[in-house]
Amino acid sequence: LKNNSIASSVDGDRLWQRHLEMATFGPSENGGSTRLALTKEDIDGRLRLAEWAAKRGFKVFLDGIGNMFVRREGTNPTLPPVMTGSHLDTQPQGGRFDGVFGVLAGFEVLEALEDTRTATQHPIEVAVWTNEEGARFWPGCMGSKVFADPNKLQPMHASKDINGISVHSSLAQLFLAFPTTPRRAVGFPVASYVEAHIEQGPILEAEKKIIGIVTGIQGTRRFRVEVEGFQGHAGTVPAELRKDAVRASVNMIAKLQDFAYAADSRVRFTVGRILVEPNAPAVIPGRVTFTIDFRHPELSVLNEVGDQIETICAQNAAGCKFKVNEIARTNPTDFKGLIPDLIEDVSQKLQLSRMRVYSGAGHDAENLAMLCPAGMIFVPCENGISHNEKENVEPDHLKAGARVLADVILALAKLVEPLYAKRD
Ligand code: HGY
Ligand code: MN
Ligand code: MN
Repeated sequence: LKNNSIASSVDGDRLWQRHLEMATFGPSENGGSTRLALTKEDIDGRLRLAEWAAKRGFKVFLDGIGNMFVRREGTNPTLPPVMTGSHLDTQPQGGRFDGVFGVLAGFEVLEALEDTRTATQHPIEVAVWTNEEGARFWPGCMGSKVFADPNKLQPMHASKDINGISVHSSLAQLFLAFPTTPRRAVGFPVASYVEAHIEQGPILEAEKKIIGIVTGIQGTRRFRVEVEGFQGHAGTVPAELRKDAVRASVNMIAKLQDFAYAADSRVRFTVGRILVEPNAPAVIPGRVTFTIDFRHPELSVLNEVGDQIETICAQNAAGCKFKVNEIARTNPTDFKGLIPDLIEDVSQKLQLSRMRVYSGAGHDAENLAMLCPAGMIFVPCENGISHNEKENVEPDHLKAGARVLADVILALAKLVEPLYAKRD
């Protein structure tokens, strides 16, 4: 092995072809992907990955929330695995690279190790986390959340999509598709975790850098607000007698957004879903449910702004009852020195342009960071566009990200003592 590197054995064409093949599962009409968690498309995509894994002699496992693990054995199988991976589920009319790159770059690392017959002490596993996007089932990062805290398995099993189908019954479909795949309990020791992902923002492209060394991920607070009015006839009920759940909701949302954005320019405050019942033009809406996805890099702002949501709803309820339910929250993640420094060292050795960046998007790595040394490698995406069919990347950038990932994982998986040695 030339100076502890297998980067030259990363095959960029093979990696690109696998992205194109994965994009055939749940293609959307404008060249993107709609592969929602635990749908047939998601299951079929995972089956294809399992086929690729079987051809290379890698083992595949599933856990109780449907996380899938592709394992290449280490010379010491009792050591906790060095883990990489991401997600294969997408947003509706999403892109072909969000999540997919992290899974396929991880798989490419296993293939490069296999092609060079490189033995690593630690086993290496590529994780496919269930329902990272939180589009079909809320909240997102569900699989890695449960992996980091198995007590969340039951509540997450009960989460339902807008057609009332539960995670639990959807998982049954997944397990049916993998009848002989060994099952694992949720959560096990992990030595370290490195996730490759497209930046989903404009910085790397603007700064003309290929590798993003991710320093952290902003925190999130997610709420579901239920507004209860009184259903009535659109033509007969006078204004003063109405309890119009839509009128109350739009006032609440407008005031919430004004307040949140006035608090701090880095606030991200999104109402992405509004459900109106009975959703009929000639009926005064009796019920509205809307989601809040609130994010910020500082805990104090997450607390101050998030704690005002209830009060602002009360000030704009227009005679309706309402309930604010906090569904999930993640504190800001700071990827401590070890992994980011290793990513920087490897990028330098591979003579790739690089810079440290902070992640506005959420990732499964935020949950793994609670269990072990963790970090992320970003590559640029065109105009920073993501969660959009137009999401696009340069194949060479995917190859560069996979090359860095390969040598970072090699360093983590070959060396045992220095992994925990203090950096000078
Ligand atoms: O919403 C997110 O940040 C992630 O891309 N699902
Ligand atoms: Mn993602
Ligand atoms: Mn995403």
